[in-house]
Amino acid sequence: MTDRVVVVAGAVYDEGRLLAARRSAPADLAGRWELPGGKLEPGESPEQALVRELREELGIETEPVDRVPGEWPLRAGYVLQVWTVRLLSGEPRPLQDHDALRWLAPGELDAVDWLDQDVPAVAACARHR
Ligand code: DCM
Repeated sequence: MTDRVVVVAGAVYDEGRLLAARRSAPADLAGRWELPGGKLEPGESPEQALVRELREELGIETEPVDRVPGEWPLRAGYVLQVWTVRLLSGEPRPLQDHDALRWLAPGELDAVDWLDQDVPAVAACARHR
């Protein structure tokens, strides 16, 4: 079996609200919302990759808390895993890859147009809480 590329995404919570990020690129994903994150670099653990991606993309310092059960296929060879993340410091800003951010209260989780693959991931996050 060939290696799969793991994409890690963070369910960043602050005061019970979940952070959603709107992608600005690539064109086929732009305008859709996601749990922010990205691909593991060689030698990184998922937790290390997540802390790095959230720092680069949003300018925040975070602490991975636990893995949300489940795994969601992206395009061929890629798989999405999600960690619950605590916000330690910083106010998230869309520094790269995103052009808008929203904090969603528990009753607002379907208020944004999530990427197809993030829909089941967000549902799993809600169950996991
Ligand atoms: N991706 C996704 N859902 C997420 C995060 C990422 O579907 N919550 C996808 C979008 C890209 C790939 O993973 O195709 C890699 O993400 P990035 O471009 O942010 O490194």
